[in-house]
Amino acid sequence: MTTNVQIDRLATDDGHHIGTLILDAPKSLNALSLAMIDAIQPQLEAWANDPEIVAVWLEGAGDKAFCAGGDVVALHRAIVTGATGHDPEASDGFVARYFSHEYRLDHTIHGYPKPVIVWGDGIVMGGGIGLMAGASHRVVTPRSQLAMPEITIGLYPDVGASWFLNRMPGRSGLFLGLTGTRLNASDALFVGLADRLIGENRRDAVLEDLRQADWREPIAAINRVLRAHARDSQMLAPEPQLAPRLTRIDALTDADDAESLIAGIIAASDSDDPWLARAAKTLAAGSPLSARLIVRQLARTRRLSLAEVLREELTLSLACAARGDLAEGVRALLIDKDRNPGWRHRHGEVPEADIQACFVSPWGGDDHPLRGLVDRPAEEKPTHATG
Ligand code: QUE
Repeated sequence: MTTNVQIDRLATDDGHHIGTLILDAPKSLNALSLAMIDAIQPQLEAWANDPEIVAVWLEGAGDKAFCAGGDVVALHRAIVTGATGHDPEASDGFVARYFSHEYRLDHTIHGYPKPVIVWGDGIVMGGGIGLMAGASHRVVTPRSQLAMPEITIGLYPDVGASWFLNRMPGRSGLFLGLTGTRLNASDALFVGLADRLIGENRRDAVLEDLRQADWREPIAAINRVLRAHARDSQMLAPEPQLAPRLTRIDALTDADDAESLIAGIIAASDSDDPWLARAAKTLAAGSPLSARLIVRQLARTRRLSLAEVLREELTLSLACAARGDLAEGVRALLIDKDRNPGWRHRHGEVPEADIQACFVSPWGGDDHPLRGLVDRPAEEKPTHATG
């Protein structure tokens, strides 16, 4: 079976190797399938213990996307055939298997003991952001578009978004999660989802410079290469869209309760600022249950660690599949493409009991599929930052 991941190693001039992973399903914008996840996870684990490997390079095939998200079509098929059981190993456990393996991979990248360079060119959404967020060296290009658009399909920002959205400036993370707003490369640098902006036509030259680098200090080697290319790409930076609106976003999201917060953003649908109006309209058209889950999830996970957040997300994702709007949202947006989802609720009319039910864990304390995730102390993680 083809797994749609190209796995290779690039020999450096000074005798080391860079492990390279290419998501290779360009027709589906490199959407992340379970087979791809299950190919990458053991490879990263092997490279972590391979003394020849000094860094990992992760990119997508084609010129449109790094990764457009998860394999939501497979999730849809699983939901409509009843595979929403909570045991990932059981025959009815596809949804639990998919999400638990995906979140484990995201966690592995966040805590990886060697530098991970993600070439985030083109579309980077949902599951693609999950792969990118935890990498030590995250590159965006002038044509990068990053978003967490899950509200559109009756999900919510997962893949660790409850962790990284809560760490963005002001309440911008909450706003981005509720509205699925697309960020350009300058915005991605501003909110902390990317580290370097480099022209997409420099991809081959960056790899060649990495091949020729002095790898005795891997982080310094990567920083030198990326810094030089970013410096020569400065004039390509797109106009920032988010930063100039941060005060407005913080005012718009300053509400006493979730219903008025959501209604307040939706009321901006008639704004004469097209960026804001589009955001408001995406929320208005999105799943009302998802909107309430996003506000609740970000509030309750604010002080949790990444591993804790991912465990909570697994509960919530299964609930969106089993009792939420996920199947209907994927049907309307990506299968039938009628763009007319019949959500379970209307905005302003989501019963508290329906929200609460989504946060009830189906596992006991010691049988959670992600019980083994342990956060690596921050000082042990490679980062682009020098100390
Ligand atoms: C929200 C999402 C996804 C999405 C659209 C959303 C998502 C995803 C895809 C997608 C797009 C193109 C493809 C494909 C999948 O779209 O997760 O296979 O060809 O994977 O609004 O979360």
